[in-house]
Amino acid sequence: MKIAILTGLLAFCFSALAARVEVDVSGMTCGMCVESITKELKATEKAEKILVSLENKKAYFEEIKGKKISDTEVRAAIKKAGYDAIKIYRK
Ligand SMILES: [Cu+2]
Repeated sequence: MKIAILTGLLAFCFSALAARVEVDVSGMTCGMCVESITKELKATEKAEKILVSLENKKAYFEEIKGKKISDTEVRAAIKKAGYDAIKIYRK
């Protein structure tokens, strides 16, 4: 019983600590850019809560729980959409 509670608590803590990623993207000019970047990040199946801001020239997302997305994978996804990831921040 105690173990179940502890495991639940741990799972909760980990979900609260979902890795948030922020990417500076160059070359975005319109809503289509935003859509293709969102689509490619989604296609990695490692990113969720994806938000791409044309105004800030940034892509924001969270790693799907239990999955790790490397900087290389982030760069590849952005590149596939036709843009460049300038800098990747992890929080
Ligand atoms: Cu565009």
